Amino acid sequence: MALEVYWGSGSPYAWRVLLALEVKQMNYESHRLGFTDEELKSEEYLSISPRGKVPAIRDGSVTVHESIAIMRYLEDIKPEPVLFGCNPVERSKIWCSIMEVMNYIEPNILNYARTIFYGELAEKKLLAVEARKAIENELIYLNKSLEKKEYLSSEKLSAADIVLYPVIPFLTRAANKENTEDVSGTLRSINEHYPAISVWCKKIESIPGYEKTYPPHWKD
Ligand SMILES: N[C@@H](CCC(=O)N[C@@H](CS)C(=O)NCC(=O)O)C(=O)O
Repeated sequence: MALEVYWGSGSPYAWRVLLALEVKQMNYESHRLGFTDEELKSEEYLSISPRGKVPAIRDGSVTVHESIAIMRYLEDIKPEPVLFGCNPVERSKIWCSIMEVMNYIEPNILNYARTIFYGELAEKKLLAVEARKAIENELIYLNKSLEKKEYLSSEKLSAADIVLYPVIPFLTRAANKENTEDVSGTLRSINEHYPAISVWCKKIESIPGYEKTYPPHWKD
């Protein structure tokens, strides 16, 4: 039975899973869900993803939700190419980068991009500006780290790169949707302000199959 993948267009979390599947060259049955309660909170979908969020997967009798847990599951069922490291040192570096994205960038994404996409800027502008500044600090840190090595954790592609990558176009899209100096800041142009991140993005974008993972509604 084919692996079933539930995702939503534009979700950076779902995008991680789609990218991992391409890197590992895995076949899957795709289920694109809309961001509606009918689709995400149906009894059937909640039995796969109990919080009613994307991404989630079903592999026979196994269901997994949470993007990074799914990526780790994929590594177990299809170990090559290795994304989570081959030895304790590699693994510790990869997990450190993943945890940094989760702890220092992800909480700010909620306050930044979602405020813009959900049209809540009028009430939450201060929160969005604070989040933008915190994200910029993280991007400075990541840019410095990517000046020294090819990929986030080492000289080769790893799960850490796949965890971070979708966040960058997601933030840029949010920044360009609003596009005022105080809300968008430097997030409008990663190329201009964070050149090492920009070079690294191009490496991810050259992964065979990348185009298949690009959010379809962003192409419209
Ligand atoms: N921590 C989760 C986050 C998943 C998540 O927040 N997904 C959003 C889309 S970006 C979602 O499905 N939201 C719909 C909802 O909460 O109703 C992961 O890494 O998979």
